[in-house]
Amino acid sequence: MSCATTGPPSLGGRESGLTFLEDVLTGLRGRPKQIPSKYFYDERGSILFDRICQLEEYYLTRTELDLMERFAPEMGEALGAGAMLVEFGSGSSVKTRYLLDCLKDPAAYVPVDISGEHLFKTSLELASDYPEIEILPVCADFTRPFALPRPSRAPARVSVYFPGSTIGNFVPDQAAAILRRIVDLCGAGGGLIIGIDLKKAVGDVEAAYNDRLGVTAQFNLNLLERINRELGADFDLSNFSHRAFYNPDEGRIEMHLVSRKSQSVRVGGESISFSPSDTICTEYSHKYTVDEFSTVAAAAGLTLEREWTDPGRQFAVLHFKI
Ligand code: AVJ
Repeated sequence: MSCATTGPPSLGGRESGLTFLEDVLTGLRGRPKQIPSKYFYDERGSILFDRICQLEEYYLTRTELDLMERFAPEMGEALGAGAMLVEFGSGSSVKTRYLLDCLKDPAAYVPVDISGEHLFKTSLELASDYPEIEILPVCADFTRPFALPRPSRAPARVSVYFPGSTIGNFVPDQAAAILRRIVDLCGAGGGLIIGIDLKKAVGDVEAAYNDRLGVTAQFNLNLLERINRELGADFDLSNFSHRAFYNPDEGRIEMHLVSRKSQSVRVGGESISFSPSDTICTEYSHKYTVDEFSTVAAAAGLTLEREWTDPGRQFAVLHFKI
């Protein structure tokens, strides 16, 4: 019996305030203006994201959750005994519980997330619900190298769980680089279980990012609030609006914050000017077919072993071997 969540999560490669400022300034000086989507996830952003997951229009989470509930026993089997399971972007680890219930003699569970407070709170809950699994949280940006913790028992293999279609936030080249990092992390004998949002009718995808309650709009605008609070900027939130649309050429949802008028905003001692209808791109969410995604993964050294999809083929959970 072990529980390693008595201290703060280890700071694998935590963002410093300086990196945040640099990334925001670089993104706002450029054309088109853009801000990396990982900055959505401050404490309030993580809570808003959990609310998005419960929205009627946001089919992704309930479809994937359903796949986990139905097929976790097969996934546990596929991952094999004695694994150290590393989760990329673990958030509230809701889907993971199905997998944890089905792992065979796991060496450890390592949730990796950029949102430290949220990660730590979730890890404490998991440690009390799964006293037989060693929980080793790592607060890190998984797009950068981070060190894996050493569990008290040597793992038979390292496997990665990457649910939520989070890989969709990256353009295919970046996605391939992340997958290569996963291959290096796991090494031979390891595996990857990853959730992918599939291509479907444009109206259904667009509705998922334009919910009637406006939670996605709040989630998008919260990024400006975070920049105001943490970087002392003076964005007037009422001067920006949420826009999300499907870009069919790139096969992705694009989320933007649109300037409602010509205005200038001070960020880190710099003045950033906006003309009316100027936008800040805040997120891409790529949609794939299973074949398209497998091709990207194959280039990174991953072989598709199994796929689990819902009858409507909205979402897929894929198992790759290295
Ligand atoms: C967590 C990245 C999968 O792209 O659907 C939800 C984030 N953005 N609504 C997604 C998100 C707007 C989400 N991912």
